[in-house]
Amino acid sequence: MATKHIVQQYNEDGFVIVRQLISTDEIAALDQHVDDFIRDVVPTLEPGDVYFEDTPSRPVKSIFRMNRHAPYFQQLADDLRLRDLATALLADTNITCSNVAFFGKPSGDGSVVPAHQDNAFQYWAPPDVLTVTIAIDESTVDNGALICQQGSHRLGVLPHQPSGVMGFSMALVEPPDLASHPEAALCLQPGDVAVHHVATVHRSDANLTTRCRRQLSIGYCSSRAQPDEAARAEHRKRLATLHAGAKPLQS
Ligand SMILES: O=C(O)CCC(=O)C(=O)O
Repeated sequence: MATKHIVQQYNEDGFVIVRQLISTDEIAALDQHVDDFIRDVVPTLEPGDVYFEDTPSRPVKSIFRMNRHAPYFQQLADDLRLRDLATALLADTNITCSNVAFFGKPSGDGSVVPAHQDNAFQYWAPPDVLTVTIAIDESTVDNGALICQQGSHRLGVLPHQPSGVMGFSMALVEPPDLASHPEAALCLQPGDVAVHHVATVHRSDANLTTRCRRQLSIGYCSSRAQPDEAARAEHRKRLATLHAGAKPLQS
């Protein structure tokens, strides 16, 4: 159940952390399901549903729409603790899950995620949409914790440009002023949950440590939010061009 304080902090900052929402046993099960998915389903995925790090061992960088391929991930998105949290933060009793994604940031190979706002390529209006991130591993400043800019969700969608980074194709032309919108690293323990608004500016650094920083992200949207399908179709065309020039999925 989201307390008034959690809702207030989310509205003020555009992100919030809820500690230890998911138990150790549940994280162990999640870890196993992610491993199974990477072994059994990833080899069958289309470009755009999975990205690999551009390093010799090509570990998985990110996976999208996992709930379409494995019932476990839809069940997780339907978990009442997560739905109740999103319901309270979106102030809507009729929310839906828009995506279940995995962000790997593998040890040594995990690359930089450029500063961006999710709504620069999700195109929701009104932007009453958020991402719930479940920490599978500990995240710290040196293994690539998610970094959010406080209050940036109130700025609307700022100008973005192609980033040249596979899986995070758009980056802010110029991040908002750090004095007005200070950065906060969302350092999590396994089982902690972080939430960020679809317009919150966020990024993460490379993982140069020997510790993986794996996170599962679930998108929830309010019934008020409608996607701009024409803008999404244009974005998909741009992505298709990028994928056509990309390395094969499996090395
Ligand atoms: O893996 C990361 O650090 C970035 C994740 C991200 O961009 C997101 O959850 O929206």
